[in-house]
Amino acid sequence: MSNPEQRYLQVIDSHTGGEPTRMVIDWPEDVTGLDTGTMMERRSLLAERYDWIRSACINEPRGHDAMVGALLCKPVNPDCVAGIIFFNNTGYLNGCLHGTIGVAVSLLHLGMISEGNHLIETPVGTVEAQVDASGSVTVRNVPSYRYRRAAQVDVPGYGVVTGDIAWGGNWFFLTEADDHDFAPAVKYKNISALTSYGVAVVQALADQGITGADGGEIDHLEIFGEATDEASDSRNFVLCPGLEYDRSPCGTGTSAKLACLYADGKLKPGETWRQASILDTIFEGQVEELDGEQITPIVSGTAYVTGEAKLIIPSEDPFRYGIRP
Ligand code: PYC
Repeated sequence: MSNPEQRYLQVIDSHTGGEPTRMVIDWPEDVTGLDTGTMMERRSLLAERYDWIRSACINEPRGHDAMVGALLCKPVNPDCVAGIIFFNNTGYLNGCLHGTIGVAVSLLHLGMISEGNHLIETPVGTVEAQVDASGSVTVRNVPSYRYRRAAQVDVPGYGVVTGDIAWGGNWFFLTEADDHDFAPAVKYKNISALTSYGVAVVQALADQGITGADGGEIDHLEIFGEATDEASDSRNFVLCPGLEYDRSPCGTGTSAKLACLYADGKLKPGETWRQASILDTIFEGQVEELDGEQITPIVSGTAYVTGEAKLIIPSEDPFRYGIRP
């Protein structure tokens, strides 16, 4: 029997270096306004009025904590092929490059774009994706920069931790594993030790009022360890705002790292940085110079489409909008 209050969401799933993206391409007719206003205004509207879309498709039982959502809307700028609002298990993201790579490959899969260069709008700016049929995508990200070098935070149970604060489309605290006995955790992929440590660092940053520019919340943490083989220059562990770790090397995080390497004179235009994730999937990055310490990060990775689905959301399902803590 059909239920008039049953709702549907049409989604395309992909993964980029192991990190999932769920692109929402269709939603009920009573959800309105997501195709007008700036991308930031649309993100606010989604959060304030239609947060059930995020929680239904990302949280269990229809989704899972590691998944990132990407709502596809009409771009404000007609030169762009799409507008995208990213979200996760707990809220809304600024930018997301593994997600952009997943979106680009999903749009190609749907026949909505062809191979080549395409502009995609996000709440924090326009990025350019160069897509090829193999699933490889190179993204020119928003301008990125290091905001503070060697900031210190006192982390209960761990001591003083030093790291750079940088913008790569999200705010990151970037710290070296070697500086505080964490090298073995990165080397042996000790996810639970890395997660406990990461949560403590992010909490300490918030408690001690350490932020990005203009009070921007530092909601992503990157811990860098040595590369474990010749294929990369470094391996990272990235803790995301929903307290899940990024299975990919994190594109906005790689952008933040490129900005720090550039600011330290360790990476020049034309040189390539190969960032491995904790799963050893790799993003390659280069910098283009802008004013001062600002750069345009160019980040490449590969995504695969994993599914096309119509999520069914019956009104009588107690978990229709996800299991929420
Ligand atoms: O790839 O930028 C990224 C990202 C952000 C959060 C998860 N992945």
